[in-house]
Amino acid sequence: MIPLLRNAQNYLQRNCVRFEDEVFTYNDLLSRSHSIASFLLNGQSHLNGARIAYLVNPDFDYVSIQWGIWRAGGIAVPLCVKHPVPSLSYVLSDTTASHVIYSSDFKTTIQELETLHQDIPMTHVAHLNAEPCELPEVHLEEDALILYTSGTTGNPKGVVLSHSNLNAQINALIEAWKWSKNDTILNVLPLHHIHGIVNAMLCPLYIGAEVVFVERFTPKNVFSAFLSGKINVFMAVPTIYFKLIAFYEELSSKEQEGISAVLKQFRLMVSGSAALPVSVLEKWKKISSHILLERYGMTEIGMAISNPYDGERRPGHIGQALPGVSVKIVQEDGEEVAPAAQGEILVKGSNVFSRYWNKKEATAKGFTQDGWFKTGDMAVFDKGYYRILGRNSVDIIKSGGYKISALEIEEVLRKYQGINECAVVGIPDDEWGELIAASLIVERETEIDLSALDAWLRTRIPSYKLPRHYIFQEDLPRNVLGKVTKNVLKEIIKDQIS
Ligand code: MLC
Ligand code: AMP
Repeated sequence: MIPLLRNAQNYLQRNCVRFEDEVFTYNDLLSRSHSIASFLLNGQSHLNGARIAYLVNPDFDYVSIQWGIWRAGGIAVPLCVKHPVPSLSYVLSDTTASHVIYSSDFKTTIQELETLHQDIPMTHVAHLNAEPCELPEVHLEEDALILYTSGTTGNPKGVVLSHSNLNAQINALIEAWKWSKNDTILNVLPLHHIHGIVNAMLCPLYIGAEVVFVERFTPKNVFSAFLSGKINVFMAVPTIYFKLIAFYEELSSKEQEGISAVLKQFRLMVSGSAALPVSVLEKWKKISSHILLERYGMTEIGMAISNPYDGERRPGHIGQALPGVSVKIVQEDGEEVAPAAQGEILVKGSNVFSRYWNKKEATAKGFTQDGWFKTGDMAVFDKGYYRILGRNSVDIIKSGGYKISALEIEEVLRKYQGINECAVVGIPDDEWGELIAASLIVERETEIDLSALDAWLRTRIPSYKLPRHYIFQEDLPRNVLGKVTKNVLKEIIKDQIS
């Protein structure tokens, strides 16, 4: 049996998930996921890697469904609760999902998906009941999860992670960050990405700790959960810390003192998924008395590099390779760089995924001949700590911790009537890390109503992928979407909006 599930049997009476006033034990989780697995099996002995997608909010149902799929031998495909129908439909087609599970909040979305995918059964979570049957033996080498990530090609790619990958990723963090069964983490991250799933959910569940979910992320919800006094671990993207700081700064000094006193008692606070500005680290230190532990990871590899739990957490740096993870920095010809020289981060280890779903060519391109995964991130190893310098593709944007492909947005924009050509770039932004900006070449500028364009885009792409600035241009960057041109474009847009 996979260790995550086996361990849970040792914590039966402990709390595993809390959502508002509802608390569930590991015993509840094992029994609910057994029932879900039995429903999904429906008389078969093993799902043999069938892809089961689910559209549910972060709560006990979410965890039970994920574990139910795994216990039946299926591959879990979590859907983003904020995605519009075309994005969800793409994932269902790409994974050839055999079943969709949903909860009440998504009935309307599901109705639309049902008309597009009449061959896929879609079941409300409340109807997932079946008499518990004998469950198959699930092995570490079996595929567990497909997560979608944007790249330098148009559509997002499905990253296939095995139970063995997840197990390695979890164990590295348990050891490095000293997870204990007495921890309680507040998880406000989206649960279709590695950060929210592995770091902030599976690590605590592996060790017998408790995960607290709230209905949705707002600074108010986060601070009230903190004030409950139970939480001692928190993990988030830099944008979330930025938003918490802004909210805190508006509170009365009495309220601020109350929050700061609670935060001081925390065991661990982590930032990652995007570069943590030193200004955010400094402000959060004043508020919480904690130096945020910054770490670096990626959907394809889980976490690879982390500042130390004990020892110096160096601002502006991501730390050292995690236990069991090999990291090196190479120059363009693949040779390792001289000490302190810059190059691309390559990663190897049992944490690293095996393939993109149904994308042999992209998988082959992602690895070197001798099996190192090419992250596309540029870094230096500087006085014992890795430091990220940026990405080697101008077409990858990180906004609010989400990885976004400029090319994907361009493809959608080009379908809008009146737009002849366009180029999308990320502009540096204190709150979001980068803000998406688009340059448009249009037939007649006066005929493009930007709010109508925005409304049109919202039905096609998730809101975090929407351009927040537009400029109109005569010809640049028509047909020239190279790095140099896009970097020039960034400067032009920055000038125009400043
Ligand atoms: C949302 N908004 C944005 C935006 N996203 N504006 C600019 N840029 C963006 N990127 C706007 C919306 O359009 C809306 O405005 C308003 O903000 C509120 O939208 P929301 O969706 O309710 O936002 P909110 O819930 O506040 O989201 C902010 C956030 C979210 C930071 C909580 O982006 C988030 O959860 N990010 C985490 C992503 C993550 O987990 N990444 C990890 C990937 S794994 P309007 O006007 O439209 O109403 C990975 C590997 C690793 O990276 O190392 O971890
Ligand atoms: P994703 O594909 O969504 O998993 O995003 C992974 C990318 O996030 C990495 O390739 C990095 O570009 C970025 N990233 C993650 N952590 C950090 C960090 N601490 N600093 C800078 N970039 C980061």
